[in-house]
Amino acid sequence: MTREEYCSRIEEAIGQIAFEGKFIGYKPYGNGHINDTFVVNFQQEDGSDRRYILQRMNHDTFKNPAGLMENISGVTEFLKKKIEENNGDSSRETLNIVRTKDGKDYFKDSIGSYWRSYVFIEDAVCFDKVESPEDFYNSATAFGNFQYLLSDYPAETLHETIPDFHNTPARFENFKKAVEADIKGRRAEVEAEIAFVMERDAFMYTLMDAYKEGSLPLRVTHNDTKLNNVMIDNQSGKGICVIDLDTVMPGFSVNDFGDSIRFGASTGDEDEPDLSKVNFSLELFDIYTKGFLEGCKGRLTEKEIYLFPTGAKMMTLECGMRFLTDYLQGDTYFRIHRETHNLDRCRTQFKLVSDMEKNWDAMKTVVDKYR
Ligand code: ADP
Ligand code: GN1
Ligand code: MG
Repeated sequence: MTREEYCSRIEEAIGQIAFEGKFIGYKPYGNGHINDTFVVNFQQEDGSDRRYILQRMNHDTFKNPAGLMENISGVTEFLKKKIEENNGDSSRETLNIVRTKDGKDYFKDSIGSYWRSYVFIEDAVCFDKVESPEDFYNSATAFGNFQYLLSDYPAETLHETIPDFHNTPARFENFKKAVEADIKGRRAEVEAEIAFVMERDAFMYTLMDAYKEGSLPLRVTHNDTKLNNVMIDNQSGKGICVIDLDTVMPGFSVNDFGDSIRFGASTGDEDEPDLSKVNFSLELFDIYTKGFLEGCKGRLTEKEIYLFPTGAKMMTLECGMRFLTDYLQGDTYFRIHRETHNLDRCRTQFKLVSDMEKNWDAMKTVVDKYR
Protein backbone atom coordinates (compact mmCIF):
# COMPACT_ATOMS: atom_id res chain seq x y z
CA MET A 1 0.00 0.00 0.00
CA THR A 2 1.36 3.45 -0.88
CA ARG A 3 1.53 6.27 1.68
CA GLU A 4 -1.38 8.01 -0.07
CA GLU A 5 -3.52 4.88 0.05
CA TYR A 6 -2.69 4.39 3.71
CA CYS A 7 -3.62 8.02 4.47
CA SER A 8 -6.99 7.54 2.75
CA ARG A 9 -7.67 4.51 4.95
CA ILE A 10 -6.87 6.59 8.05
CA GLU A 11 -9.26 9.28 6.85
CA GLU A 12 -11.91 6.69 6.04
CA ALA A 13 -11.66 5.41 9.64
CA ILE A 14 -11.76 8.93 11.09
CA GLY A 15 -14.95 9.57 9.10
CA GLN A 16 -16.67 6.53 10.59
CA ILE A 17 -15.86 6.96 14.28
CA ALA A 18 -18.13 9.09 16.44
CA PHE A 19 -15.56 11.76 17.35
CA GLU A 20 -16.84 15.04 18.74
CA GLY A 21 -15.97 18.39 17.16
CA LYS A 22 -14.33 19.60 13.96
CA PHE A 23 -11.51 17.48 12.54
CA ILE A 24 -8.14 19.26 12.67
CA GLY A 25 -5.51 16.62 11.86
CA TYR A 26 -3.68 13.46 12.88
CA LYS A 27 -0.11 12.18 13.29
CA PRO A 28 1.67 8.94 14.22
CA TYR A 29 2.07 8.48 17.96
CA GLY A 30 3.92 6.37 20.56
CA ASN A 31 6.49 3.59 20.45
CA GLY A 32 4.48 0.36 20.35
CA HIS A 33 5.91 -2.58 18.38
CA ILE A 34 2.61 -4.03 17.17
CA ASN A 35 -0.26 -1.69 16.28
CA ASP A 36 -0.15 1.52 14.20
CA THR A 37 -1.06 4.32 16.59
CA PHE A 38 -2.14 7.87 15.71
CA VAL A 39 -3.27 10.87 17.71
CA VAL A 40 -6.24 12.69 16.16
CA ASN A 41 -7.18 16.31 17.00
CA PHE A 42 -10.68 17.72 17.03
CA GLN A 43 -11.68 21.29 17.82
CA GLN A 44 -14.64 21.73 20.18
CA GLU A 45 -17.32 24.43 19.92
CA ASP A 46 -15.72 26.45 22.73
CA GLY A 47 -12.47 26.52 20.74
CA SER A 48 -10.68 23.95 22.91
CA ASP A 49 -8.85 20.99 21.44
CA ARG A 50 -9.75 17.34 22.11
CA ARG A 51 -7.46 14.43 21.29
CA TYR A 52 -8.19 10.80 20.56
CA ILE A 53 -6.03 7.73 20.04
CA LEU A 54 -6.72 5.95 16.74
CA GLN A 55 -5.20 2.52 16.12
CA ARG A 56 -5.00 0.22 13.17
CA MET A 57 -5.00 -3.15 14.85
CA ASN A 58 -2.37 -5.56 13.68
CA HIS A 59 -4.46 -8.17 11.93
CA ASP A 60 -1.48 -10.48 11.30
CA THR A 61 -0.89 -10.67 15.03
CA PHE A 62 -4.50 -10.59 16.17
CA LYS A 63 -6.43 -12.99 13.98
CA ASN A 64 -9.79 -12.21 15.59
CA PRO A 65 -10.05 -8.41 15.99
CA ALA A 66 -13.80 -8.62 16.73
CA GLY A 67 -13.18 -11.06 19.61
CA LEU A 68 -10.31 -8.91 20.81
CA MET A 69 -12.55 -5.83 20.93
CA GLU A 70 -15.23 -7.83 22.73
CA ASN A 71 -12.59 -8.60 25.40
CA ILE A 72 -11.55 -4.95 25.69
CA SER A 73 -15.14 -3.75 25.81
CA GLY A 74 -15.99 -6.26 28.55
CA VAL A 75 -12.87 -5.54 30.59
CA THR A 76 -13.14 -1.74 30.35
CA GLU A 77 -16.86 -1.77 31.30
CA PHE A 78 -16.04 -4.01 34.28
CA LEU A 79 -13.17 -1.73 35.36
CA LYS A 80 -15.35 1.35 34.93
CA LYS A 81 -17.90 0.00 37.43
CA LYS A 82 -15.22 -0.91 39.97
CA ILE A 83 -13.50 2.46 39.63
CA GLU A 84 -16.80 4.30 40.11
CA GLU A 85 -17.68 2.16 43.16
CA ASN A 86 -14.38 3.37 44.66
CA ASN A 87 -15.16 7.00 43.73
CA GLY A 88 -12.42 7.04 41.11
CA ASP A 89 -12.47 8.90 37.78
CA SER A 90 -13.44 6.30 35.16
CA SER A 91 -12.83 8.78 32.34
CA ARG A 92 -9.07 8.59 33.03
CA GLU A 93 -8.44 5.45 35.08
CA THR A 94 -9.42 3.01 32.35
CA LEU A 95 -9.36 3.09 28.57
CA ASN A 96 -12.63 4.42 27.12
CA ILE A 97 -13.54 3.14 23.67
CA VAL A 98 -14.87 5.70 21.17
CA ARG A 99 -17.44 3.76 19.17
CA THR A 100 -18.27 4.06 15.48
CA LYS A 101 -21.22 6.13 14.30
CA ASP A 102 -23.25 2.92 14.16
CA GLY A 103 -22.29 1.94 17.69
CA LYS A 104 -19.57 -0.69 17.05
CA ASP A 105 -16.32 -1.14 18.99
CA TYR A 106 -14.24 -1.09 15.82
CA PHE A 107 -14.39 -0.16 12.15
CA LYS A 108 -13.42 -2.43 9.26
CA ASP A 109 -12.26 -0.33 6.31
CA SER A 110 -12.73 -0.99 2.58
CA ILE A 111 -9.52 -3.06 2.33
CA GLY A 112 -10.19 -5.13 5.45
CA SER A 113 -8.05 -3.30 8.05
CA TYR A 114 -9.50 -2.96 11.54
CA TRP A 115 -9.49 0.37 13.38
CA ARG A 116 -10.47 1.39 16.91
CA SER A 117 -10.27 4.49 18.99
CA TYR A 118 -9.86 5.52 22.62
CA VAL A 119 -10.30 8.78 24.47
CA PHE A 120 -6.82 10.30 24.86
CA ILE A 121 -5.72 10.29 28.49
CA GLU A 122 -4.50 13.86 29.00
CA ASP A 123 -2.10 15.18 31.64
CA ALA A 124 -0.35 11.84 31.86
CA VAL A 125 2.73 10.28 30.26
CA CYS A 126 4.14 6.91 29.30
CA PHE A 127 7.83 6.22 29.86
CA ASP A 128 9.95 4.13 27.53
CA LYS A 129 12.60 3.86 30.23
CA VAL A 130 12.60 4.10 34.02
CA GLU A 131 13.58 7.67 34.80
CA SER A 132 13.12 7.47 38.55
CA PRO A 133 12.63 4.52 40.92
CA GLU A 134 9.43 6.22 42.08
CA ASP A 135 7.87 6.03 38.60
CA PHE A 136 8.69 2.35 38.47
CA TYR A 137 7.12 1.81 41.89
CA ASN A 138 4.01 3.66 40.71
CA SER A 139 3.78 1.51 37.58
CA ALA A 140 4.05 -1.56 39.83
CA THR A 141 1.12 -0.55 42.03
CA ALA A 142 -0.92 0.16 38.87
CA PHE A 143 -0.25 -3.27 37.35
CA GLY A 144 -0.79 -4.95 40.73
CA ASN A 145 -4.06 -3.08 41.16
CA PHE A 146 -5.09 -4.10 37.64
CA GLN A 147 -4.57 -7.73 38.69
CA TYR A 148 -6.57 -7.09 41.86
CA LEU A 149 -9.48 -5.38 40.07
CA LEU A 150 -9.79 -8.18 37.53
CA SER A 151 -9.47 -11.01 40.06
CA ASP A 152 -13.21 -11.71 39.86
CA TYR A 153 -13.62 -11.07 36.12
CA PRO A 154 -15.35 -14.00 34.37
CA ALA A 155 -12.27 -15.48 32.69
CA GLU A 156 -14.28 -17.99 30.63
CA THR A 157 -15.80 -15.12 28.59
CA LEU A 158 -12.39 -13.98 27.29
CA HIS A 159 -11.21 -14.86 23.79
CA GLU A 160 -7.62 -16.05 23.58
CA THR A 161 -6.39 -13.22 21.35
CA ILE A 162 -3.01 -14.87 20.68
CA PRO A 163 -3.03 -18.61 21.39
CA ASP A 164 -0.12 -19.79 23.56
CA PHE A 165 1.04 -16.20 24.02
CA HIS A 166 3.14 -16.89 27.12
CA ASN A 167 3.36 -20.64 26.72
CA THR A 168 7.15 -20.62 26.88
CA PRO A 169 7.60 -24.30 25.89
CA ALA A 170 5.48 -23.63 22.76
CA ARG A 171 7.60 -20.54 22.01
CA PHE A 172 10.68 -22.73 22.42
CA GLU A 173 9.34 -25.20 19.83
CA ASN A 174 8.73 -22.33 17.36
CA PHE A 175 12.22 -21.07 18.01
CA LYS A 176 13.78 -24.47 17.24
CA LYS A 177 11.79 -24.67 14.00
CA ALA A 178 13.03 -21.22 12.98
CA VAL A 179 16.62 -22.27 13.68
CA GLU A 180 16.22 -25.43 11.59
CA ALA A 181 14.53 -23.64 8.69
CA ASP A 182 16.98 -20.69 8.73
CA ILE A 183 15.05 -19.09 5.90
CA LYS A 184 17.10 -15.88 5.87
CA GLY A 185 20.51 -17.54 6.22
CA ARG A 186 21.17 -15.70 9.48
CA ARG A 187 21.79 -18.75 11.67
CA ALA A 188 25.61 -18.76 11.46
CA GLU A 189 25.72 -15.20 12.77
CA VAL A 190 23.70 -16.05 15.90
CA GLU A 191 25.10 -19.43 17.00
CA ALA A 192 26.12 -17.97 20.38
CA GLU A 193 22.58 -16.73 21.04
CA ILE A 194 21.09 -20.05 19.92
CA ALA A 195 23.40 -21.88 22.33
CA PHE A 196 22.34 -19.50 25.11
CA VAL A 197 18.73 -20.58 24.64
CA MET A 198 19.52 -24.30 24.31
CA GLU A 199 21.48 -24.26 27.59
CA ARG A 200 18.29 -23.13 29.36
CA ASP A 201 16.06 -25.84 27.90
CA ALA A 202 14.94 -27.34 31.25
CA PHE A 203 14.11 -23.96 32.81
CA MET A 204 11.62 -23.21 30.04
CA TYR A 205 9.09 -25.72 31.44
CA THR A 206 9.08 -24.69 35.11
CA LEU A 207 5.98 -22.48 35.17
CA MET A 208 3.89 -24.68 32.87
CA ASP A 209 4.83 -27.68 35.04
CA ALA A 210 3.79 -25.84 38.22
CA TYR A 211 0.46 -25.02 36.52
CA LYS A 212 -0.08 -28.65 35.46
CA GLU A 213 0.66 -29.84 39.00
CA GLY A 214 -1.99 -27.41 40.26
CA SER A 215 0.35 -25.18 42.26
CA LEU A 216 0.16 -22.12 39.96
CA PRO A 217 -3.34 -20.70 39.28
CA LEU A 218 -4.58 -19.34 35.96
CA ARG A 219 -5.84 -15.77 36.40
CA VAL A 220 -7.03 -12.90 34.23
CA THR A 221 -3.77 -11.15 33.39
CA HIS A 222 -2.55 -8.33 31.16
CA ASN A 223 0.34 -10.22 29.55
CA ASP A 224 2.19 -7.16 28.21
CA THR A 225 3.09 -5.21 31.33
CA LYS A 226 5.91 -3.09 30.04
CA LEU A 227 6.39 0.37 31.44
CA ASN A 228 5.04 2.17 28.37
CA ASN A 229 1.72 0.37 28.82
CA VAL A 230 0.86 2.35 31.93
CA MET A 231 0.02 6.06 32.02
CA ILE A 232 1.61 8.09 34.83
CA ASP A 233 -0.35 11.12 36.01
CA ASN A 234 1.53 14.42 35.60
CA GLN A 235 0.22 15.87 38.86
CA SER A 236 0.30 12.99 41.32
CA GLY A 237 3.00 10.86 39.64
CA LYS A 238 0.76 7.81 40.24
CA GLY A 239 0.14 5.10 37.65
CA ILE A 240 -3.43 6.04 36.76
CA CYS A 241 -4.30 3.82 33.84
CA VAL A 242 -3.15 0.50 32.43
CA ILE A 243 -3.40 0.58 28.63
CA ASP A 244 -2.73 -1.80 25.70
CA LEU A 245 -5.35 -4.36 26.67
CA ASP A 246 -5.02 -6.46 23.48
CA THR A 247 -3.51 -9.38 25.36
CA VAL A 248 -5.75 -9.48 28.44
CA MET A 249 -6.35 -13.22 28.71
CA PRO A 250 -6.06 -15.99 31.25
CA GLY A 251 -2.40 -16.27 32.27
CA PHE A 252 0.04 -16.35 35.19
CA SER A 253 0.37 -13.42 37.58
CA VAL A 254 4.12 -14.12 37.80
CA ASN A 255 4.42 -13.43 34.09
CA ASP A 256 2.76 -10.02 34.52
CA PHE A 257 5.23 -9.36 37.31
CA GLY A 258 8.10 -10.74 35.22
CA ASP A 259 7.41 -8.82 32.02
CA SER A 260 7.60 -5.53 33.91
CA ILE A 261 10.93 -6.55 35.40
CA ARG A 262 12.28 -7.58 32.00
CA PHE A 263 11.59 -4.14 30.56
CA GLY A 264 11.90 -1.84 33.55
CA ALA A 265 14.51 -3.26 35.93
CA SER A 266 17.23 -2.66 33.36
CA THR A 267 19.71 0.20 33.21
CA GLY A 268 19.50 0.27 29.40
CA ASP A 269 16.91 0.41 26.65
CA GLU A 270 15.36 -2.77 25.30
CA ASP A 271 17.22 -2.22 22.01
CA GLU A 272 20.51 -0.78 23.35
CA PRO A 273 23.32 -2.07 21.10
CA ASP A 274 26.01 -1.36 23.73
CA LEU A 275 25.55 -4.16 26.24
CA SER A 276 27.87 -2.53 28.76
CA LYS A 277 24.96 -0.14 29.39
CA VAL A 278 22.48 -2.95 30.04
CA ASN A 279 22.46 -4.28 33.58
CA PHE A 280 19.81 -5.83 35.75
CA SER A 281 19.02 -3.53 38.68
CA LEU A 282 18.33 -5.30 41.95
CA GLU A 283 17.23 -1.99 43.42
CA LEU A 284 14.51 -1.61 40.77
CA PHE A 285 13.54 -5.25 41.22
CA ASP A 286 13.05 -4.56 44.94
CA ILE A 287 10.95 -1.45 44.33
CA TYR A 288 8.74 -3.16 41.77
CA THR A 289 8.19 -6.21 44.02
CA LYS A 290 7.03 -3.93 46.83
CA GLY A 291 4.68 -1.92 44.58
CA PHE A 292 3.20 -4.90 42.74
CA LEU A 293 2.39 -6.73 45.99
CA GLU A 294 0.80 -3.59 47.43
CA GLY A 295 -1.32 -3.24 44.29
CA CYS A 296 -2.43 -6.90 44.41
CA LYS A 297 -3.70 -6.38 47.97
CA GLY A 298 -3.20 -9.92 49.20
CA ARG A 299 -4.75 -11.66 46.20
CA LEU A 300 -1.68 -13.76 45.31
CA THR A 301 -0.76 -17.11 46.85
CA GLU A 302 2.53 -17.78 48.68
CA LYS A 303 3.64 -19.94 45.78
CA GLU A 304 2.99 -17.21 43.21
CA ILE A 305 5.06 -14.73 45.20
CA TYR A 306 7.79 -17.33 45.65
CA LEU A 307 7.88 -17.70 41.85
CA PHE A 308 8.41 -13.96 41.13
CA PRO A 309 12.12 -14.40 40.25
CA THR A 310 11.20 -17.31 37.97
CA GLY A 311 8.57 -15.13 36.25
CA ALA A 312 11.15 -12.38 35.71
CA LYS A 313 13.68 -14.73 34.17
CA MET A 314 11.02 -16.58 32.17
CA MET A 315 9.62 -13.45 30.53
CA THR A 316 13.09 -12.10 29.76
CA LEU A 317 14.30 -15.36 28.25
CA GLU A 318 11.05 -15.85 26.34
CA CYS A 319 11.10 -12.32 24.95
CA GLY A 320 14.76 -12.63 23.91
CA MET A 321 13.89 -15.92 22.21
CA ARG A 322 10.93 -14.27 20.43
CA PHE A 323 13.17 -11.43 19.15
CA LEU A 324 15.72 -14.02 17.96
CA THR A 325 13.01 -16.11 16.27
CA ASP A 326 11.78 -13.00 14.45
CA TYR A 327 15.34 -12.14 13.40
CA LEU A 328 15.80 -15.65 11.99
CA GLN A 329 12.46 -15.44 10.20
CA GLY A 330 13.16 -12.07 8.56
CA ASP A 331 11.59 -9.57 11.00
CA THR A 332 7.94 -10.13 10.22
CA TYR A 333 6.49 -9.69 13.73
CA PHE A 334 8.09 -6.85 15.71
CA ARG A 335 8.36 -3.45 14.03
CA ILE A 336 12.04 -2.73 13.31
CA HIS A 337 13.90 0.50 12.50
CA ARG A 338 17.28 -1.00 11.53
CA GLU A 339 18.49 -4.30 10.12
CA THR A 340 19.80 -5.80 13.36
CA HIS A 341 17.09 -4.31 15.55
CA ASN A 342 15.64 -7.65 16.68
CA LEU A 343 19.10 -9.09 17.24
CA ASP A 344 20.06 -6.10 19.40
CA ARG A 345 16.82 -6.56 21.35
CA CYS A 346 17.52 -10.28 21.78
CA ARG A 347 21.01 -9.55 23.12
CA THR A 348 19.79 -7.11 25.77
CA GLN A 349 17.31 -9.70 27.00
CA PHE A 350 19.96 -12.41 27.23
CA LYS A 351 22.31 -10.02 29.04
CA LEU A 352 19.56 -9.44 31.60
CA VAL A 353 18.92 -13.19 31.95
CA SER A 354 22.63 -13.72 32.73
CA ASP A 355 22.54 -10.90 35.26
CA MET A 356 19.44 -12.37 36.92
CA GLU A 357 21.16 -15.75 37.19
CA LYS A 358 24.08 -14.05 38.96
CA ASN A 359 21.65 -12.26 41.28
CA TRP A 360 19.34 -15.23 41.86
CA ASP A 361 19.82 -15.57 45.62
CA ALA A 362 19.60 -11.82 46.11
CA MET A 363 16.33 -11.74 44.12
CA LYS A 364 14.93 -14.47 46.35
CA THR A 365 15.96 -12.54 49.44
CA VAL A 366 14.14 -9.45 48.16
CA VAL A 367 10.96 -11.43 47.54
CA ASP A 368 11.18 -13.10 50.99
CA LYS A 369 11.35 -9.64 52.56
CA TYR A 370 7.87 -8.80 51.23
CA ARG A 371 6.25 -12.22 51.46
P1 ADP B 1 1.07 -1.21 20.94
O1 ADP B 1 0.27 -2.47 21.13
O2 ADP B 1 1.53 -1.05 19.55
O3 ADP B 1 2.15 -1.12 21.96
P2 ADP B 1 -0.43 0.72 22.57
O4 ADP B 1 -1.89 0.48 22.74
O5 ADP B 1 0.45 0.39 23.71
O6 ADP B 1 0.04 -0.01 21.21
O7 ADP B 1 -0.26 2.26 22.20
C1 ADP B 1 1.00 2.81 21.80
C2 ADP B 1 1.29 4.06 22.60
O8 ADP B 1 0.23 5.03 22.39
C3 ADP B 1 1.35 3.88 24.11
O9 ADP B 1 2.63 3.45 24.55
C4 ADP B 1 0.99 5.28 24.60
O10 ADP B 1 2.12 6.14 24.52
C5 ADP B 1 -0.01 5.77 23.58
N1 ADP B 1 -1.42 5.56 24.01
C6 ADP B 1 -2.19 4.48 23.80
N2 ADP B 1 -3.43 4.65 24.30
C7 ADP B 1 -3.46 5.90 24.83
C8 ADP B 1 -4.49 6.71 25.46
N3 ADP B 1 -5.72 6.25 25.63
N4 ADP B 1 -4.15 7.96 25.87
C9 ADP B 1 -2.90 8.44 25.67
N5 ADP B 1 -1.90 7.74 25.08
C10 ADP B 1 -2.17 6.49 24.66
C1 GN1 C 1 5.17 -6.06 22.05
O1 GN1 C 1 2.69 -4.09 21.72
P1 GN1 C 1 3.86 -3.75 22.58
O2 GN1 C 1 4.91 -2.95 21.90
O3 GN1 C 1 3.38 -3.17 23.89
C2 GN1 C 1 4.67 -7.49 22.28
C3 GN1 C 1 5.07 -7.94 23.68
C4 GN1 C 1 6.58 -7.85 23.85
C5 GN1 C 1 7.02 -6.42 23.56
C6 GN1 C 1 8.51 -6.28 23.59
C7 GN1 C 1 1.20 -8.42 21.23
O4 GN1 C 1 4.52 -5.20 22.97
O5 GN1 C 1 4.66 -9.30 23.89
O6 GN1 C 1 6.97 -8.21 25.16
O7 GN1 C 1 6.56 -6.00 22.25
N1 GN1 C 1 3.23 -7.54 22.12
C8 GN1 C 1 2.66 -8.50 21.37
O8 GN1 C 1 8.83 -4.93 23.67
O9 GN1 C 1 3.30 -9.40 20.85
MG1 MG D 1 2.06 -0.94 24.04
